[in-house]
Amino acid sequence: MGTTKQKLSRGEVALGAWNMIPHPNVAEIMAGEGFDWICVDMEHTAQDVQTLENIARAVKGSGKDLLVRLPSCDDVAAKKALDLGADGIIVPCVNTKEEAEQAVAIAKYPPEGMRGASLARCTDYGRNFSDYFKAANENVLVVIMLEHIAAVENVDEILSVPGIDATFIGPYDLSSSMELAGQLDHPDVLAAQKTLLDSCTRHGVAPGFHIIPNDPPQVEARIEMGFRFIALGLDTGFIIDGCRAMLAGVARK
Ligand code: 3PY
Ligand code: MG
Repeated sequence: MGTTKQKLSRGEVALGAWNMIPHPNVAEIMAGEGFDWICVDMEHTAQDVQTLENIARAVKGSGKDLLVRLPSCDDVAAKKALDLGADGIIVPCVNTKEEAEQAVAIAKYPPEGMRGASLARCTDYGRNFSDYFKAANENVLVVIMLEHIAAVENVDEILSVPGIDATFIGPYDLSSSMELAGQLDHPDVLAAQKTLLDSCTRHGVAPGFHIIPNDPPQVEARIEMGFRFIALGLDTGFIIDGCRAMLAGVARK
């Protein structure tokens, strides 16, 4: 386990990297940089449980936290991600209090939730079952994505649910749900983000944001605004940016 949950509970910023490419080397390379957490995206990629298992070996070896964005708020997907060694889950598109309750329940063992017990990889194949089990509900990081205008309308009810460590704004889905897809700086989209941020502050839940473009000044600005659970870019975007930077260097000659 890394330090993400502790940092967030102390009011600090935790920075993450986003792994879409389904190969452990990619996550391993990013885990060697200064991120606090690496998220394997199982919502919008070809990542499957077998790539996740190998990525878990690569990331856990680095001491960083491994998070998984689930394909949906699904108990089976959460069980597999946590059993394979994820330190937490990021649940997409949580729009109601009931969905938030479900997101917490799928992350935790009874009585707080409905996670199934097993002798999976997370317990060192049973050799560490008791210690893992005792601390699991406390240690697991539960992040819900607020990325729809319906979540903006219901945010205070959503955040009244106990057990949510952080929220995470998906700017593309949020803008799309407002029929402003991709207009990330539209005043109405920014106003919706502000409503979400303010509610997180009122409820003492760490606010998060996915900063997708390579835009270091935006990172400073978002931290200044109060966002603390922040993903920086995408692995695919890092490759695009690297290619363009090299080609631009050649073009100048
Ligand atoms: C979005 O922008 O909708 C996202 O889910 C980013 O992770
Ligand atoms: Mg999204």
